[in-house]
Amino acid sequence: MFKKILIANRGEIAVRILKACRELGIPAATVYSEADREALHVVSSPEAHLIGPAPALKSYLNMAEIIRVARSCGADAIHPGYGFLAENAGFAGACAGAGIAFIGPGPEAIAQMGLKVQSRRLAREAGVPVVPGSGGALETLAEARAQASRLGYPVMLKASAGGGGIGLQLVLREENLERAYKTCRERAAAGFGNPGVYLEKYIARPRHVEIQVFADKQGNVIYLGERECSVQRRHQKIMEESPSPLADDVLRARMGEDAVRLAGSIGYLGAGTVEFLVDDAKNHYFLEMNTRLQVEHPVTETVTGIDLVIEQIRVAAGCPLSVRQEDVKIKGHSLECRLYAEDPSNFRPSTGVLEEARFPAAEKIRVDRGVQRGYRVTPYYDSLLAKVISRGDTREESLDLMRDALKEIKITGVKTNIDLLIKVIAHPEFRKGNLSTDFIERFAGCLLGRASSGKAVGN
Ligand code: MV4
Repeated sequence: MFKKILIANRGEIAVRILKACRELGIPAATVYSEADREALHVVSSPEAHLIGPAPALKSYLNMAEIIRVARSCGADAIHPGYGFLAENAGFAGACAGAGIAFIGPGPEAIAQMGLKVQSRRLAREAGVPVVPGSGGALETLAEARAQASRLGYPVMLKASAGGGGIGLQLVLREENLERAYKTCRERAAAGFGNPGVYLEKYIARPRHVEIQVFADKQGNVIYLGERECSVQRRHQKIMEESPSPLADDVLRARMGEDAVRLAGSIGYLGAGTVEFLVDDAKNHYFLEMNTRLQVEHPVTETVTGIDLVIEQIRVAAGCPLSVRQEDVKIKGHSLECRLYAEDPSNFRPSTGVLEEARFPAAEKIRVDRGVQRGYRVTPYYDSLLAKVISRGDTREESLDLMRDALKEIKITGVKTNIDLLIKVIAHPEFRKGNLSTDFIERFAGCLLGRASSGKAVGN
């Protein structure tokens, strides 16, 4: 096992990883920027090292400095958390080069999944259904035209180096293709330094369902059920649950086996997530693979009883997976709500000092928080304050527990999205499990207390 783990992250996930290290009896150290001197992950860490000024490029993304700290403090492993350096193949390679274990997959797996045209090809080769689309990146507008006609409108243009919503363009008609093609290329170049774009057939009102996979060095690959992540705003998830109200045993097994084949085909190691779009007819299509621990991992932990961070550390150290596929049982239901410091009227981060920060404590409620009273929300980092996770025997119970827990939270000093979360849980369509990726937009009228735009985001 590792002698010491350096946690190269901040906020709730750094606190979460500290807990896993404590439970395993492994000494841990954290890093922090000048803006985080009094942050929760620093004050609750047995050892913390200043790595630079507030801007992430100078601190949490400063690879050389993080590796230097790991060496000097005697850490033989680095946990990157999510975001920052978690999916940076160069960083994973640099750790290996310095003789430090990167707690995650190898640099090749990270790089292969980082390019979407490549990950689509790997999925296809592994026999995983992908959305019909252009084979590779498009070289010219003429090629885009030809491919779009072949697929049939509407189509989506996506950035090959992308992921998330950056560059994404819905194209309803051929006359709008030229403009969308140029915009997508420009955004891809500006956002990712790579202007490559590709085309996919548009899936109307899809649901976002993802499979948690896990692999060890012995060649075992398993899946730990699915997470439904359809409630999003501006391509950022705000609520996730497991199991998905849409999934039955057949769909779960199909998606799970597909995800496992893909991970196995690239020699994956550790925790990974295979994202799918699911259409009205319950067809699933590979979207992308995230080669890291996800923000929403607690709902999977809650319904499987498996600690994913402990498991990550164990398999990185060469231990075999602690469970076999046939022993994985999904029990009950879990919902996660992400608590953001943000202005509900425009979803923009709300900065300021937390005058009060009180969270509920209850047996069936877990709170993963990264902040305490007195914490200053700055524009430098993501404005996620905490995650609230409920555990019920049924979806109904889990939703009721969450509603009561959210009502107990008291945060003052910044604006938050708590009221929005409470309204979503109370919404009859959410209760029924009628979710879709445009849920917030579709019900904006009653959720946000303003008129729903009703407009299609597209060209
Ligand atoms: C799509 C799609 C419909 N059809 N692809 C958005 C983020 C990026 N990772 C993929 N996204 C989408 N790709 C096809 N062919 C709809 C979306 C999409 C979406 C997907 C998941 C969660 C939320 C979403 C919100 C809007 C659009």
